[in-house]
Amino acid sequence: MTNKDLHFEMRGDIAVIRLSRPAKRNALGDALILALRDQLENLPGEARAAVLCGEGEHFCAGLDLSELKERDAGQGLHHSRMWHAALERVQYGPVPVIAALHGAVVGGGLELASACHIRVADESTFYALPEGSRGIFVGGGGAVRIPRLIGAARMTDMMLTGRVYNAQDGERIGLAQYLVPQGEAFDKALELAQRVAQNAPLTNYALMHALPRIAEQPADQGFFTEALMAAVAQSAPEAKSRVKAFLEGKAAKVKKA
Ligand code: 1HE
Repeated sequence: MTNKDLHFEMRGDIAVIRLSRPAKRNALGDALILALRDQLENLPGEARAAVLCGEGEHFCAGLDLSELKERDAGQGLHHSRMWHAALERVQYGPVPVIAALHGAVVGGGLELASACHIRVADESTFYALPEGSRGIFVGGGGAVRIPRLIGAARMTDMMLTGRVYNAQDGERIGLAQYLVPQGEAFDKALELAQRVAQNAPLTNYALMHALPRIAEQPADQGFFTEALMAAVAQSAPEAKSRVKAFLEGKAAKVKKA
């Protein structure tokens, strides 16, 4: 499904996906959420990583509230499940997704950002979950993903009190892994995506698909899944050639930060 509010381009082997509805602060209507799902399901084969960003003053104002009007309970259930399916394509899609955040990252916008693998925020970023004051609840997977980033207590506070986190505090509590000067989130996200794209695809696959599942398993099962994934990753020809290159002094060392 194509959508005029979702812009897509390839920059080398990086897929750049841009929410492009600035007049409505990139609010996510059904058509846009489905277009995002379809875009991730149909990335060009050469894509190795993706950057997700928003056009205009804000990353995303969340759910398009103008579409909320007359939904009954059953329709509400299916609507939430549609978001789950789309954001699952972000989290468990073919390539790691780096979110470039600025301005409002609120409601469903924060749920979307939470499904990405890395979040880069600039100094204009602010985070909120206004669902609490709108008389609704999160429905895009936020109840699962956001507590895993910041803990249930902080999310509860955000929703009960309408607390807004600024960019610095957002990075401090774990909403973003990177904080950059205003206007630089996209460039930093692209730089990170290019770095991520150089990894062995199986390593990226393990990080996207095995790690979050292992993190949810009891320790005993997690250790076992880790061992299986490690064995699969290290048996790939690419792992062997990369390790060989290091042992021959041809690969980069880890440098002090
Ligand atoms: C919208 C939306 C929206 C803006 N749905 N139309 N999310 C919210 O509760 C956040 C609601 N939005 C805001 O608090 C503010 O708009 C912002 C802080 C994001 C941006 O403020 P500002 O001053 O830059 O823009 P604005 O003037 O408020 O909005 C510009 C236009 O965008 C305006 O429409 P206009 O026709 O009057 O120009 C707004 O109505 C429109 N707009 N945000 C629809 N969200 C899977 S469940 C997820 C549940 C949720 O996400 S609930 C939280 C929804």
